[in-house]
Amino acid sequence: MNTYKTYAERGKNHPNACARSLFELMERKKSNLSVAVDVTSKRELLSIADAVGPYICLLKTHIDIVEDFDMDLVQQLQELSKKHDFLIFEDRKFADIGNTVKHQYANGVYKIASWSHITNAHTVPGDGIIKGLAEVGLPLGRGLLLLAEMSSKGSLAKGNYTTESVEMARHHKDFVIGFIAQHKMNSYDEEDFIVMSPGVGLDVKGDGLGQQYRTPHEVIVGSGGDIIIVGRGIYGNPDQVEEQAKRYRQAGWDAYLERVRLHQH
Ligand code: S5P
Repeated sequence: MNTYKTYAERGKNHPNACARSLFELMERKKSNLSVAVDVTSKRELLSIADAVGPYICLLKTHIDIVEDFDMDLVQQLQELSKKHDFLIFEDRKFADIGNTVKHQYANGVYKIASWSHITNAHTVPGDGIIKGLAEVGLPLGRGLLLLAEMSSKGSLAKGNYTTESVEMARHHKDFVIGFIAQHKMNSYDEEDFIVMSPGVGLDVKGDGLGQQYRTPHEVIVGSGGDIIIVGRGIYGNPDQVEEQAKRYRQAGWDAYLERVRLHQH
């Protein structure tokens, strides 16, 4: 089984440049926290990104829910990413044939590939989706995550679907850096996929629309996830954004340190 190496060790050896810089950044900032900023105005998105910036490794966006989107928003996000040293992950969840997703990734209103370091895709169409996205993303040094499991109740991404998704990733290691999943997906020492786990909350267990929450400890120590993705737990109360970001960052990092201790040899 792949041992639980430190992020620094994994960064040193990773074949993909995007994954390498993410691991290095995580170690440098001592953060395995990604904040999911699902808000609908440019002003809110920028203000939350600026507030949580110092505590996160990755800012996750749903750019298509922003009512007053423009390219200036993207430029300001890029500036914040430099100022606070985090990467940007547009959670686009591509799900179409290779030729279509290629355009959705490069063109249209959002031009996602031009500013988002990482994006993700469902595996339901087969690996043409990875090939299409790679045509655009690889030359730009981008990384792709595959959705191997979901956090929501009744998800069909399980069993064979999950296993086959991991197989798909193995055939595209140049571009696929890991998974959105609820558990560690690696089997072998020689492969290293990053696992990012959404559905993380310290105070509530669900949201009434199918979301299910686990604690950072359950995700990182119990299930081998690498990055916790936290949305409403952090930005839910506008007066506590920074405080909650600090709290989740600490909980995520403490869990990681515990995992490293448990697996020392
Ligand atoms: O399985 C998943 C995959 C994703 S990317 N479950 C999820 O909840 N997500 C995303 O994580 C979702 O789109 C949202 O942006 C975030 C969770 O937000 P929260 O407010 O429930 O923490």
